[in-house]
Amino acid sequence: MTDAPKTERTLVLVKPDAVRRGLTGEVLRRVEAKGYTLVAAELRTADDALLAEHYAEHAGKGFFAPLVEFMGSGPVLAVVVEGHRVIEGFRVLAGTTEPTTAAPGTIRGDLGRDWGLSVTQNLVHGSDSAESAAREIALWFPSL
Ligand code: IDP
Ligand code: MG
Repeated sequence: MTDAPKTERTLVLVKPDAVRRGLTGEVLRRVEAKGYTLVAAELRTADDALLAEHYAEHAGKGFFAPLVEFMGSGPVLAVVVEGHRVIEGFRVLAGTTEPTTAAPGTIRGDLGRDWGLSVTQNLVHGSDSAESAAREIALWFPSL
C-alpha cells in the first residue's frame, strides 16, 4: 500500500487593495486553476489586534504601522487553501514582495504595480512556512 500524498494548508489573504479593485475572483481563479482546494473563506475587515498578531514578525519595523493601517482599511478575503506543497506553491503564484519587479505570470507581477506610496499594497498574502501557516490559520479561523 502506498502512502496517501502528504497535503498541507496555507493561509491566503486577498488584501484590501485587491478586494477594492475587484480582483478577488481572479486570485481565487488562479488558486483553483493550479489545482488547489479551498477549505474555508471569509470576507472581513480585520481589527488592529488581529493584524498586529498576524504581522508580529514585522513589529518594530518602519513599515509596520502603515501596513496594519492598510490591511485594516477595508475587507480582506481570508482563505485556507489546501494541496500538496501549497505553502511554497502559492508563494510562487503570488510572486515576490515588490509588485514592480515581481515576475510576469504571477499575481503581483501581472496585477500589481507601485502606486508611488510603498510596496505595502501588493494584493495578496501567503504563509511562508508550515509553522507560519499553522499559526495564521489558527488566528484567522480558530474553529478549523
Ligand atoms: P511577503 O508578503 O512577500 O511575505 P514580507 O516581507 O513578509 O513579504 O512583508 C509583509 C508585507 O509587508 C508585504 O507583503 C508588504 O505588504 C509589506 N512590506 C514588506 N516590506 C515592505 C517595505 O519595505 N515597505 C512597505 N511595506 C512592506
Ligand atoms: Mg511574509
